[in-house]
Amino acid sequence: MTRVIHTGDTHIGYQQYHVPERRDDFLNAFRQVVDDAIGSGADAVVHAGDLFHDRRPTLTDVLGTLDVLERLDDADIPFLAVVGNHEAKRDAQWLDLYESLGLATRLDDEPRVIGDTAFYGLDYVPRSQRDALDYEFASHGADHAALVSHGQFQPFDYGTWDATAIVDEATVDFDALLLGDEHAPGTKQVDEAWLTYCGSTERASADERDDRGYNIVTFDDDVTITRRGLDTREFVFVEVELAGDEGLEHVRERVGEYDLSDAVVIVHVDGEGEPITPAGIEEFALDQGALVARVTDHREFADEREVAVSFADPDEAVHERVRELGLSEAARDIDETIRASKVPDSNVADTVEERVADLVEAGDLAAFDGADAESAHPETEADGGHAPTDDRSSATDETADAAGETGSADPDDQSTMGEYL
Ligand SMILES: [Mn+2]
Repeated sequence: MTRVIHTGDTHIGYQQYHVPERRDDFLNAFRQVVDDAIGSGADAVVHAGDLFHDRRPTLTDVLGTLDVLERLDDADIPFLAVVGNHEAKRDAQWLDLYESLGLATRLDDEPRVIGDTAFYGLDYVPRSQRDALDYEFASHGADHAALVSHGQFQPFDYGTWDATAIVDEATVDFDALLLGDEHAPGTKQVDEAWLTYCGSTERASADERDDRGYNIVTFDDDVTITRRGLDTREFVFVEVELAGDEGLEHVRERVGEYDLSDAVVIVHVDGEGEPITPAGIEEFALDQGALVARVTDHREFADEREVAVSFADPDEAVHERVRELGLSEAARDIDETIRASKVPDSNVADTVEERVADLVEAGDLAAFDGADAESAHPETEADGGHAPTDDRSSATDETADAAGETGSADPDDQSTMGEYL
């Protein structure tokens, strides 16, 4: 029997909401997983990628992680891991550093046997390079086998990487695929193999409402997957439906019903009622002891400017506009890097440059084709001059110096700020 803790998407180094406390939270969650592994005598900790939030963690993050891995090593528990998309560098990986210190094993196509189970690894592979994969793994003499990988796999929702093909084509019969990338936990069966996502260990976005945790996977006669929760930063979600005559005061009352101490407070306002200023609610929550407060107003005000969307929810409005633009995959990737995510502001320029360089290096010209739309704006991928220019003859009427601001290059298309949003 082999019993391992399956974790992943720890995103160490993520300074969410730009507060240092959140940065500490991500490392603390990883420390909890490791402490649980030590306390419960797990045979190994398996990490399915995105140990770090991005490819340039600070020295503090690198050292903090080192400290946690040393505790695990002191308890003689192996740390087996693969490289995720967030942290992947083009040359050596951070995981290689820990491996060279004897604190980690970077899994690959050779078996690493723990107890009676052989573990293999498959790092995150960009979509354009997956067809070339042959899923050849060296044979093993263990009773069970597991593959650790990182990506969005079918048959899970939003999957783009066919796990059935891996299970069918792999030269090793896997009892389980231990997966990372999807931050919501989930388990499915494909043929004889169990596929399971462990989920993230801290909320990397406010969409991750469920409690965070990790998997405990036991390889015996059968594969058994159970979950254990983590004690993470409190997130308080407040949904307020305003009636016609209600406004700021009512939202404050509703928010005030919760214990906000040190919490991240996420307020969604919907319904009718008076216009409100999100800052008025955010200040109130901070006064009540919240660490961070964010307010989204989903109401639409049909005012005299006839804007189609509310200024209080610019994210959704920009989303809509970006969809209409018919951007290429490369451009959408850049847009998501700059605006949506996960990548700290200070890393955006480097990340954009590296992602475009990766696509060019991979020869993935299809990624630069605009999607179907009434007015395609394929100019953004040319930022930095790394795009293959000979593939862009259809874009010659577009300005190529948009400085990364999606859709901002064509002033005729957005006469007012309201229309843009
Ligand atoms: Mn992740």
